[in-house]
Amino acid sequence: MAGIVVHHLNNSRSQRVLWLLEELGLDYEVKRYERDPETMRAPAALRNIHPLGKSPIVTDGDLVLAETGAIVEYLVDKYGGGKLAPAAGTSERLRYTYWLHYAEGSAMSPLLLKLIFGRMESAPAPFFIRPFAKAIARKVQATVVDPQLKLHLDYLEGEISKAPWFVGNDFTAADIMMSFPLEGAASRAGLDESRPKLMDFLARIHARPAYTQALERGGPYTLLR
Ligand SMILES: N[C@@H](CCC(=O)N[C@@H](CS)C(=O)NCC(=O)O)C(=O)O
Repeated sequence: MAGIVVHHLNNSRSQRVLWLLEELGLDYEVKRYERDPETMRAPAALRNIHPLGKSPIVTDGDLVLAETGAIVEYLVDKYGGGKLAPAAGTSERLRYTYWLHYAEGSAMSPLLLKLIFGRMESAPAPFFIRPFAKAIARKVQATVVDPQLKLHLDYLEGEISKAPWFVGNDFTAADIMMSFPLEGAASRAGLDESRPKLMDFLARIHARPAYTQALERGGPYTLLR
């Protein structure tokens, strides 16, 4: 029976799964899928693996698992041997669970809105619509999206100022989950040196050998703007 296979889309969240597998030192296969360069959508072939056709998807024997957080929990619990997660029943474990869910459940929403409304601002449109589309996109960003981003980034800067990693003194899979929203924020949502602790977090994760090895396995990783 086949072992762990990561169905990996270029420039996507699934980079985190490759990184986790490298941190755990596990064997795995990568099946690469390329985004449509115009629409940025995943190819239809991914729907043959899981009906939603979104990456990451991991298969392991008969198991087909989607959702990054679920995949991370599965791999750490089944193959981690106690690495990258605090012991069950501890307060650190609850913090770990919190950040695992926060990364996709809370942090990604304003970043996705930023991507959509940022694109709407520059998207081609008939000349008589363009000024209105631009004005709406700017207004939504200024009144809704940017204040939410500031709220989250200020919160995260405060949290990562308390300890080297999101859960505490030890690097965990929650830090891997948090990498994608923070890289997205640095790429398109104004995260910069004005929040030095978060920038330092990004520099420290990017310096990890497993992070670099995962980039070699996954191919180009340039976050969408
Ligand atoms: N919450 C899901 C989101 C999955 C998702 O939206 N993946 C993106 C990659 S970053 C995707 O496959 N996009 C291509 C598409 O929707 O066609 C997870 O964490 O796995």
